[in-house]
Amino acid sequence: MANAAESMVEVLRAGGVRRAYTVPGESFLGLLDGIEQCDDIQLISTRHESGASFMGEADAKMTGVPAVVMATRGVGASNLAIGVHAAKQDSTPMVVILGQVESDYLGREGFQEVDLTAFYSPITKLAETAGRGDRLPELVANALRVARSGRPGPVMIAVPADLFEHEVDETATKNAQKAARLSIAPPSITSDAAAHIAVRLAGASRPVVIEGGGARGAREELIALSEKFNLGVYASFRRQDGFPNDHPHFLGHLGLGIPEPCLTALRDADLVLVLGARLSEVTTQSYTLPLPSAEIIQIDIDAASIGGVVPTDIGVVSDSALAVREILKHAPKEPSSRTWSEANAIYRDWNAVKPSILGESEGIDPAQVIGEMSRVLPADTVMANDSGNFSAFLHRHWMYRAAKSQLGPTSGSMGYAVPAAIGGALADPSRTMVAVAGDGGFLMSGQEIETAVRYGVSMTVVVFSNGLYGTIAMHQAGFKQRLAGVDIGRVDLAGYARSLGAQAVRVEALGDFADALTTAIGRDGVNMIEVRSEPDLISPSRRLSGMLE
Ligand SMILES: Cc1ncc(C[n+]2csc(CCOP(=O)(O)OP(=O)(O)O)c2C)c(N)n1
Repeated sequence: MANAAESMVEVLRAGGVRRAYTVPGESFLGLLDGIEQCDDIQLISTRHESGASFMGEADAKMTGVPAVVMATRGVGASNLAIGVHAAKQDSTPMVVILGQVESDYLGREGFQEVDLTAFYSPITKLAETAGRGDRLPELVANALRVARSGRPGPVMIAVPADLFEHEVDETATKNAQKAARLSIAPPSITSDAAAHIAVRLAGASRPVVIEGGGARGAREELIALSEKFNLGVYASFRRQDGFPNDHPHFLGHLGLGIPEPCLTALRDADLVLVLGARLSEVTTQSYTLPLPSAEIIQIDIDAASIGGVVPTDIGVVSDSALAVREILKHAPKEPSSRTWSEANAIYRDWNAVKPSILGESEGIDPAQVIGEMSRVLPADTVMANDSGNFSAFLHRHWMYRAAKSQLGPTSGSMGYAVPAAIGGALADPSRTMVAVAGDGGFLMSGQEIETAVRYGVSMTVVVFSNGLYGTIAMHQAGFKQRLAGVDIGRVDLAGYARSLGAQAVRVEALGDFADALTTAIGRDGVNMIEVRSEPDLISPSRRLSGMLE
């Protein structure tokens, strides 16, 4: 006989879970102890629950194995929620285990009690409060199955604290372990549907693909498809690593602030193949693209994602890689003679770093910094980005050349970059890991540098410090030509990072950045570079002062 907590750990282990992220709490002591005693699962204790959920989310993005994140009752669950929401929007598999008040006190607004099922329902695929300790292993197995299946996402189990200590018989644990190992063959396209799509692709005159996170596992297949059928390829929002950006068929990123010329090929397309992309508000440029006049073919693992946003002509429920492989069997002998050179040149021109418009007495232009990063960093560097206007420079000027090289939340949450880089580095220590944040976002979760140092993580953090919530300043300047609540006091961010155990420098002249970065990536441990960037350069193309006039 094991207790329920020990049995849950065995089930998580059987499901391939190797790390569990948390801030400990008194309502799941048995589970914390069980994980700590398990040689195969590392317990990662963070400084804030948002750090735990962001780390877990990024870890799962790198590995494909559900992240386990844990927190205590209403207080921990509230802090944790931001990263669970990110997992929901990013379709990242995650198992959330929340300690709840004891069964006897449930429903009395006990200490720190909140109805966790109600709280987490909108941000998870499934949220439930356990009623019996002996069924906890089964609930964990089910959570792993649901998190991984169809469109992946987070599943939450709230566990009244006393249930962790209930006895579970061996058979229940064994059955749940077997269930946790279940690998469900993904749905695949039929050969007829593949042949039909191949005919449509071959017959179109300007066919383009929008790839999304669901096509992450189909990268090589997508390259072959774009070459054999001569298709242009757009990346959906923050899915820039789904297709090599230096490929001549790459047409750009459907992100925020994309200029009209970069969208022309999408507007002109007579056929759009949407591959594993959920066509979010940002990707569709506020639900305006792709144009319904184009033939729309959508391939997605989840039927619910098909046809919901844009009227779709052909919908196929399939794993992206399996579908593309099948379509490739019907590829034309010769690709068509159409060319993407003009559209690709527009993207390349937009991507290129031009001489800065800033004067010598001004601060640093983030575009130039990204240019230096492109010179110094290996092409397969993993970029974990926060949200803020600095990221517009990154998304525009960095070329994502390698698979799984972008950790960017489509939920647009600040505070993501540092913890995501930690989760990514724990999942794959062989990659060069760089977190990129603004000072606003860095001050939300930068304390996780302490976590990284404690667990021996190597990574580099680049912070664009402009003393502003720049994005919001830009919106306000456009809205009422005045600002409200956007100042960030001058903080010694490098000093702060040093106090947390990082090696850190401040860069105040562009000429010093490349050396600082070269040193940083050549060194173990956490390295931080504070870049004093020019607050007036509020976006790659606009000055705040000009907008306020
Ligand atoms: C958690 C969270 N809170 C608030 C916002 C709204 N928001 C978007 S960008 C931004 C400012 C970001 O400031 P900073 O990190 O300094 O980057 P900058 O825009 O100055 O480059 C804010 C407050 C958000 N996206 N996420």
